[in-house]
Amino acid sequence: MSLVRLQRGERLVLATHNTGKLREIVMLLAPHGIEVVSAGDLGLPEPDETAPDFLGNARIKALAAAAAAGLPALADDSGFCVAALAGVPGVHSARWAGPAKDFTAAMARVNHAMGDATDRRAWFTSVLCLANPGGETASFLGRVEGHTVWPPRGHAGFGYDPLFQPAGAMRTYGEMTSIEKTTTSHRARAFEAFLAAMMPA
Ligand code: ITT
Repeated sequence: MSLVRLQRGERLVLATHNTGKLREIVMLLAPHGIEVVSAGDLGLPEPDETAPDFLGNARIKALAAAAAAGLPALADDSGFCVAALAGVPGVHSARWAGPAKDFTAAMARVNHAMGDATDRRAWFTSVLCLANPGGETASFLGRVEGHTVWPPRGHAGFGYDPLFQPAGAMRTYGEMTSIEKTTTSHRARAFEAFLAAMMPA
């Protein structure tokens, strides 16, 4: 199989164990006639994310799922980056929530680390990687700039959503409807690039 195109009707593994991401990627793929199956449905293990950057970790996850399932696989590696913290937590965003995946605590940790810094700029990054079982990959980057708010606002979404207000928006990701966040987010931007390259009209 070549990665040049992803055909309508093809089966695709979504190589994520994060239910928030899974929901968003399923919504983004829905109009495109791709049959999706999740890594969780297939009982695929979570590979160790040992790369120092989003691109490397997205490739690790996509390649592992494609090899294990014998199907093309799409992975997302993403994170929340704070200017005053030189881009941290970044690739360590999930780890900042600890084994209990406590994002209330992770958001408090970010706010504490920022202290009284006047620079409140932050951004979300997503790298989507499509891999085939033969080991070919193609990766796509999306980024949305904005700033942190404190206290966190809203209960929608997942992860750091209540802490982040995109530039030009009046609401945080946590206050947006799922359609609004999903179609404008960093992940949506990466997905646009993915669609243009992998499923050109
Ligand atoms: P998978 O590796 O199984 O996909 P994960 O949660 O471990 O799941 P990452 O390694 O990419 O995923 O970690 C990214 C973390 O960054 C994720 O756990 C969220 O806390 C955060 N994050 C990424 N995208 C986000 C978004 O759209 N909204 C809020 N937080 C997000």
